[in-house]
Amino acid sequence: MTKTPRPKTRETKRVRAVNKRERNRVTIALRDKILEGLERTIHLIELVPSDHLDWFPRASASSQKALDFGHLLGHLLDSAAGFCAVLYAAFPSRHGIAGLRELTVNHSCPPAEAVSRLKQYSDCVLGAFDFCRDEDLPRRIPTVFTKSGEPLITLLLGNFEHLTNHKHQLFFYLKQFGVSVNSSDLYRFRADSKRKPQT
Ligand code: NI
Repeated sequence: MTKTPRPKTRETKRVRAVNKRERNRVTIALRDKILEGLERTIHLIELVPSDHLDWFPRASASSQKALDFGHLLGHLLDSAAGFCAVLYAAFPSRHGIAGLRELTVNHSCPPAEAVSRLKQYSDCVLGAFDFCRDEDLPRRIPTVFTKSGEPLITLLLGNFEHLTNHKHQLFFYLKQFGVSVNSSDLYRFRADSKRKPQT
């Protein structure tokens, strides 16, 4: 009598996970870079003096008042919420971001609240990317500006650019305020990098 071999459940799951990673290397690299940008932003926010939320750099030649620390943090929430909005448009039934869309952004936000909210957005990005495949990246997603939509990857890179610009703005504010920061606060340097952090 022949014995039926037991299904190799754990091994099958491992092989499937490896195959999924291999087939979606661009998506995974993009996801990790976005999460890294969010992590560095959280790190910088933790350096913001919570008792100076109304401070802003005074040296600007512009007559228009710059954002103060608090409103810059509120706008960073808006930047990060953009990732969730795009991913929600791409995968509307796949993850629970509906609650996040209701939350206030662009207000004067204390650092502790901003850190907590950015962690929520990071979790949202991580969860939503689980449903994204490399073949989804060129898919056109309708936006409020373009009926025919734009490729998902273009929208995600646009959001990343927005976050990066305001992350650097926060870095500049911290420097102007007198907080000791250098490029290692702005970027995550790789372990095998020979480059030393620049100030
Ligand atoms: Ni902006």
